[in-house]
Amino acid sequence: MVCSRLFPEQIIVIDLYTAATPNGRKISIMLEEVGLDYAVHEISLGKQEQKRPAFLAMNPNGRIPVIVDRDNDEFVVFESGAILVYLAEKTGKLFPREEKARSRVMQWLMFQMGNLGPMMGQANVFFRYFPEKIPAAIDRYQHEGLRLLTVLDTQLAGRDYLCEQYSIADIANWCWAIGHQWSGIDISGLGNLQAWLDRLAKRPAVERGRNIPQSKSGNETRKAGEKIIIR
Ligand SMILES: N[C@@H](CCC(=O)N[C@@H](CS)C(=O)NCC(=O)O)C(=O)O
Repeated sequence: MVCSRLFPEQIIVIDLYTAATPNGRKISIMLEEVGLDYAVHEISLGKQEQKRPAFLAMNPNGRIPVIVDRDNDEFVVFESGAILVYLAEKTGKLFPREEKARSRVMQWLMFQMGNLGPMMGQANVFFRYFPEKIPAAIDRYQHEGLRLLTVLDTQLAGRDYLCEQYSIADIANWCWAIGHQWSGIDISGLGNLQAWLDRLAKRPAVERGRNIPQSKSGNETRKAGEKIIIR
């Protein structure tokens, strides 16, 4: 591994295999929030590095993000929701212990994993990337995306976060909701959602984590909490 920056006092705990996408950013934000030092391994999706045998040995589904926990027998975790839960349990942060509060966070995490992510992802595919423009497909996914963002807006009425406190459910949903423009979805009128998007964007860990990986430059070592300068 090539490290662009090394900190002598730093003990890397987590290897993060990621790319500059919503699912990847969930994990860099989480690592910045919980303060674990980590090494970033940028996977080029364009070059299909996620389909190479060494990557498939970690995640048979061939998708980022993946983490390896050096502190736990090189334990591998794939699927961003499972990674968020793993890191929350490892550090005791952003996932309440009390049974009902924990279930509520899990419900909103699953809402993102099973609904918002897949629908916004398909909206991106058909609105942005698919060579043929198929209006029915674009409409279907944009409408479903907007419906789900409206569900978030309703949940956020009168509260700062999706559940009692800031949690992994906020991180997961924010990473997809913040990309509404990229999906071609207009959220004007969803004031609670917009306020929550802005509230989270101001968190220093979110500011740092959403910009990782920083460039197409390959691998780097991150001391969680280190200021990122975007050039
Ligand atoms: N459910 C998975 C989805 C992962 C996923 O779709 N990752 C995308 C980037 S956001 C990817 O690796 N795409 C490359 C590909 O489809 O080959 C998770 O949440 O981790």
